[in-house]
Amino acid sequence: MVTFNSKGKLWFETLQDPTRASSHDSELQEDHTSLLWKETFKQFVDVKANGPSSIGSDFCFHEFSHVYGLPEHADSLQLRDTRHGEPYRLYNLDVFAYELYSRLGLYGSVPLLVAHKPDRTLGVFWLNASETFVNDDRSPQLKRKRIQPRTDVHWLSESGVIDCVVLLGPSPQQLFSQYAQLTGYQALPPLFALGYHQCRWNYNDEADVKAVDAGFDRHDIPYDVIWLDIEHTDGKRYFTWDSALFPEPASLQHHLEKKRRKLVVINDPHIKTDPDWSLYREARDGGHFVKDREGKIYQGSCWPGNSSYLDFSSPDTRSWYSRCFRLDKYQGSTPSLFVWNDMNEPSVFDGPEQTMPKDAVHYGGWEHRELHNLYGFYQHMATVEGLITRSGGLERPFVLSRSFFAGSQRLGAVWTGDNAASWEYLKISIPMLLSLSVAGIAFCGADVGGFVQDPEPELLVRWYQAAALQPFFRGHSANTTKRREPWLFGEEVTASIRTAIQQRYCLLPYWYTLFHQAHTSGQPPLRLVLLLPPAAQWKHCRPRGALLACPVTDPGVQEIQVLLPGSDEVWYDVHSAEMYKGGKTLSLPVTLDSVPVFQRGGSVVCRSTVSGFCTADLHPDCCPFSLQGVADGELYLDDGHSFSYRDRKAFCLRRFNMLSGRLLCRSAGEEGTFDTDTVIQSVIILGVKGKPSTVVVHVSGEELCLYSCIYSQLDCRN
Ligand code: NBV
Repeated sequence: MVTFNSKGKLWFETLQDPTRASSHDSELQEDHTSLLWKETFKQFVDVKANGPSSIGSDFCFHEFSHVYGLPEHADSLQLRDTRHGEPYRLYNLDVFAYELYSRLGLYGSVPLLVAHKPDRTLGVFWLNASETFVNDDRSPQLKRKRIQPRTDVHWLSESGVIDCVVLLGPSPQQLFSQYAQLTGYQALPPLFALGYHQCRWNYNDEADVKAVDAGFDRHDIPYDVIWLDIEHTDGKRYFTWDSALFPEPASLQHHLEKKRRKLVVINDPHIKTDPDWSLYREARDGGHFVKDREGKIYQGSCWPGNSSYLDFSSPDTRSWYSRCFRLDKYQGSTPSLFVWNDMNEPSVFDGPEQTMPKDAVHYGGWEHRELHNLYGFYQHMATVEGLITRSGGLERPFVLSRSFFAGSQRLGAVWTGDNAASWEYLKISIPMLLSLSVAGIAFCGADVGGFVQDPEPELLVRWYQAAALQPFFRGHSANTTKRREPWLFGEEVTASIRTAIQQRYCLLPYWYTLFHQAHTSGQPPLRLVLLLPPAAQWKHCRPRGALLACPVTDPGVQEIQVLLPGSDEVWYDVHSAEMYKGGKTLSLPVTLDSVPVFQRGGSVVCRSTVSGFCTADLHPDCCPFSLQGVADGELYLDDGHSFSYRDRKAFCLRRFNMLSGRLLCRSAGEEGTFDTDTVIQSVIILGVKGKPSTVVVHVSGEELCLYSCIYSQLDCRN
């Protein structure tokens, strides 16, 4: 299935000893050597302390013509043949309003490539954090008198060692679990983090934050978190507050906390060079900054002006930084404050490609080139450690990071950076998030509405509808855009956005259960229906999820085509309960309020019938079953915020099964000890033979007999 070094491109250029290299005698060799030991790009000079280096190898995937993965690129989900274009580049960069359909590097990188055909899924994980290029070539091959598809993949990294793992699948589920065993499982987020987040660069002051918060209540729109961008600080000194705009940050957090809502603040990796600031002095005196090639503290320009960059690759620096989040040290912070790491590619305004020079020097003497793609990952890690330790190890953290690497799923959430308010960016958010999900980064989202420029109201509504069905759900906008809280565009728009957000909240029991699955088995909540032409294969594809969503991503749409996979499947429109056979394309009329979502026959999705004001109000109380003779599904519950589910097994995991007309609710696998008073109050059964085709069963304690099915009380405690 896969051949290593199939085209003989295995390549290893070792690091060299500078003293030996300079003693070459021939003049020619010296010239050649010095050119390779120093590279000039615009005004930047990259001095290669260990000489020119590179490693590479090639793989052939026999009989595969579909490959996925390698985020982050603003491009199609299926990787393209690169023979006549640029290779995929993995190099973490800050790219404002990035170009679409491009293979250039964006904010994060995951060097995992997944090949798929109907009966086999394979992966190659190339563990390397230096600048990496990947070429793939789909030229078919003549084999046993038949033309066979094949994909040749060539990896090339600037530095490091060849550390490469082939994941054998054979199913996508097994591949996701193998990859999670290697790089880690998705962290189980606190429940609030799966709710809706309201962000803007910037909410101006405390009064503004309170007014926006009240606006959500006034308009009956649930939300959980309000965010503060860089302007909340004293002169872009993170861990501080602007005393005029945010004089009482702790009481602001208490105000929100009374409504069980949270505050997230930004914390970037650059530190203002300011000897009068104690945090700067501590970092400098503790040796926590990255050095330049001459051994001096590296200086670059960012939001605060002249800045130094914390060396998160150093364990000492990470633990120093994580101590900065202690409640007694971070003045004005409370346990309901969470964190957002931005600009951590790292972004350096006056650096090459707006990042750190490759010859900057880190902990252990390693050049930046060796670990560039890991810089943001390590900041994310230190921030997560900080939030965990400030709670004495009891509370689950929430940290959003812009930059990421393989394994960032263990730390929290990521988003797709500075997108723009256009239909094209809305559309591309779907393959971008699916591609992250394939590569293990399951808690991901895109700025709702587009970060730059102003969305027209229809686009804003469509974006909310799509994002309500994506893992991380945050509205965000740049300082140059008009305000766009959901109630600013007239009643019709407010109502549509309210519906989209409320539907997200009703589905949260299901989202939380999906995140528990990601946390324990590596299956991403957002799953792609693996699309393989010809259409016959589509028909026979077996989707592995319960809900299939087809959000509208074009303006003025009145009818939408939905391809329902699997000719053995049946699908139910979750809004009308209408049943459709799989393996067909469906035409559905749509209005501004429509978000086509289908539940797969045979699945059970636990939901809440009311959306409440925030996630703390939620209790699953209803289970739509969609029948295809049998049905099954799970429900996961715990306290929603602590590590007790892990340390004291305080969770509840129930499995619902419908078999031969009998509905069972039992423990799924390991018994948890979570004591909950949650009771499933009703069961909706879609697809009951005869009329009506939908039955709502109110569960009351005694056994109910209906349409020859027997239902017993579904009590989550027993
Ligand atoms: O901190 C300001 C912004 C932030 O709002 C955005 O989400 C980040 O992606 N940040 C980038 C820096 C400025 C971008 C122009």
